[in-house]
Amino acid sequence: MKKRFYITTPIYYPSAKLHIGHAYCTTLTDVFARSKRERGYECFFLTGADEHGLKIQKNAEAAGVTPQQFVDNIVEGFYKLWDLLKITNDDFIRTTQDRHIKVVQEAFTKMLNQGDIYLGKYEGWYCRYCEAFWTDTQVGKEHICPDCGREVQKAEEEAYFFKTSKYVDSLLKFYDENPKFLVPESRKNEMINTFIKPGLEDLCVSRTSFSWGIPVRENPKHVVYVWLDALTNYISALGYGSDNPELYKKYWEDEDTEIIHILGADITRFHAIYWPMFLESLGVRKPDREFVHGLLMMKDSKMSKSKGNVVDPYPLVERYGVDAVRYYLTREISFGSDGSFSPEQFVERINADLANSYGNLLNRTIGMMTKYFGGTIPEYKSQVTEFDGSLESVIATTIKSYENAMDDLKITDAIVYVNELVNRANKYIDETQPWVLAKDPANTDKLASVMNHLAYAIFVASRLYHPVLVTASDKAFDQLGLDKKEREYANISNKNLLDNHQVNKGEPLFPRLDANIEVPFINELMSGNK
Ligand code: ME8
Repeated sequence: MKKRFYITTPIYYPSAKLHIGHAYCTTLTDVFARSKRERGYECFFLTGADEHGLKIQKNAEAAGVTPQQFVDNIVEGFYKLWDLLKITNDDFIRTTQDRHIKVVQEAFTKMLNQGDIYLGKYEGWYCRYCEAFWTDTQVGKEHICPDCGREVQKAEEEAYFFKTSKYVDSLLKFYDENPKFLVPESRKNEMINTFIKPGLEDLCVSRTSFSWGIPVRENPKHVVYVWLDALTNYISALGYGSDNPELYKKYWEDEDTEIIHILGADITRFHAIYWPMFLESLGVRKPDREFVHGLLMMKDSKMSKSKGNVVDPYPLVERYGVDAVRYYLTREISFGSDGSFSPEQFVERINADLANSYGNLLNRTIGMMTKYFGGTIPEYKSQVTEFDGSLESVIATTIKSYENAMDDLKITDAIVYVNELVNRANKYIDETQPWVLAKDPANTDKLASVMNHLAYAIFVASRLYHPVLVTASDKAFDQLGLDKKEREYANISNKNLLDNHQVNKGEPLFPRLDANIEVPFINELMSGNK
C-alpha cells in the first residue's frame, strides 16, 4: 500500500443548492479520508465548485446578478453544508480563482502548441442543461439527452477540439495495465463498449456561444469548454504549474501517493476517458483509482437539481444529527449501486443499528460497570470465561476485514463488519450472564473479565465507527473514560488499554425514533412543504 493519499470529490456546480446526492459523495470521501488519517496515513482531501458555464450564466441573468455574485452566494451554502456534515476537506477549489484560471490557460496553450487542440467546427446535439454534446445514437430518434431526459438541440459553431484519436490506443493500454483503475470494474467495459468502440469523437473544448468561462488566450472570443476547465481542478488546487508546487510534488508527482477520485456514475465518461487523455497530453501522471458510486434515486427517478425532486440535507441533520445522516448514507447505499432515499429505512436503520445495538451495548455496559465495579474497568486477563476467546477473535478479524473493506472504499461492508462485532458483543452479554455471575463472589474474576472484554469491544467498535459517527464515537470514548490522546493514538489492538479507567455514565447515544412521527415528518420534507 502507498504511504499517502490524495482524494477528491467532483467539484459541484453552484447552479443551485446542493442536495443529499452531493452530500452522499462528499460524506463517502470524508469517511475514506478520515479512516486513512486515523490509521496514521497522510491524506489530502479536496472538494470544490465548478463555477463556469452556460447554465450558471443563465441562472445569474434570471436572478438579476452577475455570474460571480451568483456563484459566490451559492458557494457560501456549500461551505455551510460541509461544516454541518463535519467534512474534513483540506482545501476547497473554485474554478473562478486565479490559481485555477492560470493553469487552465497554460494547459490549453500547451495542448494547442503540440497540436493536440485544433480549431474546427462543431455540429452535434447539445444539451444545455448538462452542457454536453451527444451523438445521433445517444440522443435517439426522440432527440433526448441520455443524462437528464430533456430535449437536445442541433448546434454548430466554431470551436476548438481535443484530438482524442491520438490517445485512444494508449488509454486502452492504460486500462489493460491498470485493472484496478476503475471501480466497479464493470465501468471499464461500459466505457469501452458505449463510448470507445463506436468511435470516439474529438472533444469540443471551447465555446463561443456564452462568455462565462475562462478565455482562450490565443483567441479570446472562445471560452474554455467546461470539462477541460473542470477536470483540471484536481491539479490546479495542488499548485501544478505555479510558483508554489510543493503540494503538487508531494500529492501528485510522488509515486508514493495514491491518487483517488470519487465520482458519481453520471460523470464517469469525463473522468475515465478524457481526464487520462488530458493528463497524458500534459505529460502528467494519471490517477491510480477512480471510484464510481451509484446515484440516489427518488421514487424511482434520478434525483437532480434540474428536475426539482431533491432532498435537502440541512433539515435532516438539524433534526437527527450529523451522525445519523452520515450513517444512513454510508450504510444504506451499497457502494457502486444506485440507491433510493426512503424515510422508513432511514428511521429503521437509526433505530436498529444505532439505538438498539450500538447505543444499547454502551448503555448496558456502563450501567453494569457502575453497579458491579463502582465504575472502574477491571484489568484485562485472557481466557477467564469460556466465551472470551471467541469474542477476542471476532474483534481481531473485524479490525482486519474492516481495514481491507475501507481500502477498497467498500464502506457499507466495513460498517457491517462493525455492526456484527456490536451484535457479537451483545450476544456475549447474553452468554456470560453478568447478572448471574454477580450473585456469587466466587465468580468475581469472571465478571471482571466480562466487563473488561465488553469495554474493549466498545472501544474497538467506536474507533472503527469513528470516521462515520464523528460525534457519537467521541461520546462513547468519553463514557469509557478515555482522554483525547488515548482515543486517537492508542493502538487498537492493545487489550490493556482500558484497564482501570473510570467510566462516566452519559445520555443514550441515539434516542429511539418513533416511526409514526418521523416518517411523516421526512415525507413532508421531501415534498418540499417544510
Ligand atoms: O457534474 N445521487 O457537478 P454536479 C448521488 N461539475 N450522487 C449525486 C446525485 C445523486 N442523485 N446527484 C449528484 C458536475 N451527485 C460537474 C463535476 S468534476 C471535475 C465536475 C453527485 O453538481 C455525484 O457525485 O452535477 C455526481 O457525480 C456529482 O454530484 C455531480 O455534481
